[in-house]
Amino acid sequence: MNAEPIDILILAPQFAHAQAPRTHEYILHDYESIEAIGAAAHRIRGLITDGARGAPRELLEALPNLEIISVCGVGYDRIDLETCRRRQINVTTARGVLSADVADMALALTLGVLRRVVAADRFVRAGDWRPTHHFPLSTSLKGKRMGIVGMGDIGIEIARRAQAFRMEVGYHNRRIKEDSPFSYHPDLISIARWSDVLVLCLPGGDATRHVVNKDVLDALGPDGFLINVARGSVIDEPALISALQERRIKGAGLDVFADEPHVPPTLKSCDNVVLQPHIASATRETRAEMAALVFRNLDAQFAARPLLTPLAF
Ligand code: 8YV
Repeated sequence: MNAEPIDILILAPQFAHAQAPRTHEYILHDYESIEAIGAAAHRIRGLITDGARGAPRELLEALPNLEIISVCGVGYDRIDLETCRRRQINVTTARGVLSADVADMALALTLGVLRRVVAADRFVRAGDWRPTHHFPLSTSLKGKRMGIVGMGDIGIEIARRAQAFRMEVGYHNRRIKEDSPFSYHPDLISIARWSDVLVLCLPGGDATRHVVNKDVLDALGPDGFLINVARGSVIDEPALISALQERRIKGAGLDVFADEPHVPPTLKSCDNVVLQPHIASATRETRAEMAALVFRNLDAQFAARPLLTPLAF
């Protein structure tokens, strides 16, 4: 253990208080408000946050000696990267360790919506299953086309799983992946038109805000399904709700929403959706690995070793 303890501010207590191994001694300050940080602000050298809370400019301005932001998640859309760049604050993410779980959730939602697993569960519980009354037929995954938007670590894991379900895979990405065996679609309209199931796993932020709009939903069409394990901000949510209500798309599986944890009542009342409370990476195993990586990055920073999963920005 290093003799000098290092002050760390925690915006994501669920990760910072996990039993993760660490080589430095840290003084962990739980975040309440910028004002409440008080005299400790000058001592804070590290920040632990997550995808939902990020690191806004006002907070970074209150921490003049911050050296590193260790994000317990892969999303960095709520981190003020401009300030980080100017002040040379390092940013690390939990890249890699959560890809399998998030991909599992994408397939769970695909099965949930196409095979109507949740609706069928409700049917049994309501006592609607009777000798003369059977649950309506659902949709097979086999032979369907899955279009993946965002072919990064998570997209690759989703593609592997889709192949195991004997689906055909295509993708849209900012750049074509030369080594990818899957068909590339240069824009969202063309991948939506091609897909039976359109899966979103692209980064959030200004550049992707509302990229899935009415035109993309209409290109997906009345037999198409939309799955979102990315960020709520990438979809024009009112346009999605209208498309679901008017059956201009067949269904949706959503782990993320525009204004979490608020989910519009109109969305909850749609019978062709499966809704999850942003839990794609929320397994005991993965959350423990994420917390461990958060501290390994802090340890590396304060031992002046190379960071494990730095964000290039
Ligand atoms: C976490 C996420 O749920 O990785 C991300 O960006 O959104 C999720 O893995 C999140 O970091 C916890 O708030």
